[in-house]
Amino acid sequence: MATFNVDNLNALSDLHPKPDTTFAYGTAGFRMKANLLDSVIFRAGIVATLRSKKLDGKVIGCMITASHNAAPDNGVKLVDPMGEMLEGSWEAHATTMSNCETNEQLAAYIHTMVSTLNIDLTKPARVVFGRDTRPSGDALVAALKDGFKVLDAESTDMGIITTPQLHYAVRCLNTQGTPEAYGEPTVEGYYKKLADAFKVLVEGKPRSSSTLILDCANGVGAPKFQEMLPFLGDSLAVKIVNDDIVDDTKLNLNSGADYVKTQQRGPLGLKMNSQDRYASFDGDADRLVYYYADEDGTFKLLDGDKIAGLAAMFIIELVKAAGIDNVSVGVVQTAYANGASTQYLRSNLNVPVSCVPTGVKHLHHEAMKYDVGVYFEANGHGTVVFSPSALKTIYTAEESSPAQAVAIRLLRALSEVINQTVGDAFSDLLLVEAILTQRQWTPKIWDQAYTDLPNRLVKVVVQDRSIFKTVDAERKLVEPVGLQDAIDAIVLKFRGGRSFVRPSGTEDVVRVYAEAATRSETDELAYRIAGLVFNFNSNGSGPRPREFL
Ligand code: 16G
Ligand code: MG
Repeated sequence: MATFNVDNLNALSDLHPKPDTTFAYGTAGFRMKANLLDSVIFRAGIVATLRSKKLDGKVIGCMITASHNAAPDNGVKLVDPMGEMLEGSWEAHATTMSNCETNEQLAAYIHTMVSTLNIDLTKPARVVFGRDTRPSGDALVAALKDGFKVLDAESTDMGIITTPQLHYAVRCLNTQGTPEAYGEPTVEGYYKKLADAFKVLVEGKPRSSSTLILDCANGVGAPKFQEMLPFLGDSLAVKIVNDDIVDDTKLNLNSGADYVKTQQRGPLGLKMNSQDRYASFDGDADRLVYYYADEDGTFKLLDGDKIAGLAAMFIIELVKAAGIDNVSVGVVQTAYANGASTQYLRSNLNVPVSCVPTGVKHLHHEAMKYDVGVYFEANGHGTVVFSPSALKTIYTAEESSPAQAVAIRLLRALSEVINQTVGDAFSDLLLVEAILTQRQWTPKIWDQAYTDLPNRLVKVVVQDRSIFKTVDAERKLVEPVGLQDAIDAIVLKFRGGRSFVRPSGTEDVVRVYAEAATRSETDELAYRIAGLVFNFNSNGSGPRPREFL
């Protein structure tokens, strides 16, 4: 077995000592206060190197971001060769490595991985990395680069980019020169691919007379979307707001997709009028929500569920019009999907709908079971994945009428405008704009597909969220024993009531979701279930749930 230079490891590791904290590679990688992350990111660099060597030198991605969190936080996640999330078993290796207390333990764990996973250390390692706009990014990049030095990885720095741009680049680098070539592995290549496809999708259609006001959460989406505008030319008019990336206290503050979705209101200070349409990105531009103001000024949200419905509707109709009905279309949601959206997909669109646990990797995986899999979380993270056979059918279909020719051309462009590696706010925005332009729809017409059931999300702070265990795509609790029966008994009393309880994967809280026929019944249901959870956990440590409503 080839070995590695332990002195080199020790010298580098001494520069990045582990603080007295326990780390875990969670739903979206490691994420916490940036000042605790130095050793974690150094070691993530080692894990990425080992992963690349294990996969015969395939390029692995490292993204330094904390998405919709405030600027003092940061994080890192690793990206597998086709642009997907790191494989689950390696998350566990990343966790173990991040928790090694001494240099000796670290060296021993690297040896363990090398021998148990049969990693050939003489193989090359290639990694590509990027970061968002957080000030802590620079120092964390330095730690990451030291990690690459341990086992000699060859690295490419993409600078400040969005998370989905990194996922895109990873896939491009690994497919270059193959039949699955995904595009030019540069941000310019990304802009060009998306913009060219978008222009095909809107060709010959009048542009909307209203403006798209785009809230970038004062994050990386602002400079990057600005950079894409010249590629779009006059095919899309956008006014960017919340684009201050200099004052880091503004990042994700009272703005952005997470704020708009959870508060069910527009960004603070944004005056909305009923003529325009609005969209928000999150801090690393992998989530998108739309919204508008009704004539009477009422705020109306078009969240991930609405985007999934719009995309599924459009794709199903194109597949039919293209005469390739053998291509199956399916939608993947989580338990957070509004009940009305699931009903619309099943009953109006007649499309199969699967429900999976929260977290992009679960949705992505399930979506790959369909020829064309549309997946979205209600929070606005999602995309569409096309199977190789669906792409082949779309690219080899022969038209027997002008209408079929149009449908085939649009489907091909759709498969190009969509970032198939991961949910991408830029790409999803172009998808939505293309469909609205094709149909000449306002957001209000789009919204008429179905009416959301009122819903409420409440956090309950508990001492130990690990005692909450779920099954059935997080819709049922099996532990603590008896709690689910108590929940069911309450839900039964509410018209159209639905509620579930799950431990968060990113925060030290338990989340309670409720929906019912009316706003007041929904709030009452959410409050009663949250109260139940709080009381059940006799160590309940946070404020009484009533205060969250
Ligand atoms: C992470 C997930 C997101 C999920 C959220 C749920 C990824 C890349 N991101 O941000 O998909 O909706 O966690 O958070 O998987 P929670 O477990 O705290 O509710
Ligand atoms: Mg994000």
